[in-house]
Amino acid sequence: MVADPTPDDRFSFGLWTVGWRAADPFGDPTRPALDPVDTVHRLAEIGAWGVTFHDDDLIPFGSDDADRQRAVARFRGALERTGLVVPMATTNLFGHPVFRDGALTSNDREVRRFALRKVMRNMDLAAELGATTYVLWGGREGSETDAAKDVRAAMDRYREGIDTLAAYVTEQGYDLRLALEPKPNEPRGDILLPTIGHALAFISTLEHHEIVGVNPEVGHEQMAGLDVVHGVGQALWQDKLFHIDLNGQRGPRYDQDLVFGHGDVLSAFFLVDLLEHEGYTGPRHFDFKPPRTEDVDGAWVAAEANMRSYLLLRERARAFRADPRVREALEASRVPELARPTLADGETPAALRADTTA
Ligand code: GLT
Ligand code: MN
Ligand code: MN
Repeated sequence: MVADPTPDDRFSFGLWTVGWRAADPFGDPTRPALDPVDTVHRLAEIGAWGVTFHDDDLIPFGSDDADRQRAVARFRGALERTGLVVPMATTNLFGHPVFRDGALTSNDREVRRFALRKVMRNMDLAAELGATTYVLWGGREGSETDAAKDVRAAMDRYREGIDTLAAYVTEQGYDLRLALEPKPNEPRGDILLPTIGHALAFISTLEHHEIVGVNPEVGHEQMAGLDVVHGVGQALWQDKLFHIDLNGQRGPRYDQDLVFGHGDVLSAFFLVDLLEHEGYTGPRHFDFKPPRTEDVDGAWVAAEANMRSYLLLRERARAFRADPRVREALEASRVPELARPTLADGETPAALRADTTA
């Protein structure tokens, strides 16, 4: 039996995950809305450490100031009672019809200005609640037809938007880092910054690149047919893995947001091995959708399954690393040899060119 999850495991869930009402493009919701306060209590009971939210998950779009304050006070009370933390927050820049052509890269300048203010307002709340990561998923930053988006101008605006938000964080003295979440498609036909690699390249062009990293999601890389372990490995190598969304996906198709470990279990194993072995200390955040066929109780069983998958895989990753037969096999495959530089200390390209021993 694997141990039960505890706050030391740093497991976190978005309000929008267990709270997903299971409406899809073809059907109506199958579950009732959850009260964020009840969600916080239930998360604490099942051994989670943190809760995350979009502005609109907590404070419905268009709420007046009194309703906003009431919602925040209730949420804060639940955090205090349970000891749950808010490691990350994000913005809904995709739900309201004004965002139909994107937010930071909408062709409509008014929408871009509104979107920046919407993010900043929720950054204030994120900082107030002690979050240290602010996620930006480019939900509708993209297009269905290449004629409708000037990609070079869109990248200029994306850079301007992210740099403006990073400057805001610095100006306000917030202890927040920004994490861009790549996704190749859905809800748009094509989304800008579709993969970890695109996002890392974009970040290197930013004025405030030091406080901007990535929030990769397992299923989003797999939707593009990519190896998420390679992508996350490169993000770690560049010190840019600021956060991670764990879930499951069965290859290139719509975004399934399955329970972590479902879909490609071998990839999930090697991802856990990478995170644990490389000493990633950030949140283990589950961005999953409980199956539409489940009722509310079933949704919570699915939530627990994410943590159990992680803990089982962590146990197996540790056993894998400790097994002398594995060490022997790695040696036989010369895996450790790759850590040795190809050139000798001080060797010049010409000296390598002249050395015919290899
Ligand atoms: C949405 C998306 C997720 C993002 C969330 C953050 S919202 O559910 O599919 O992958 O992480 O905006
Ligand atoms: Mn997803
Ligand atoms: Mn996600």
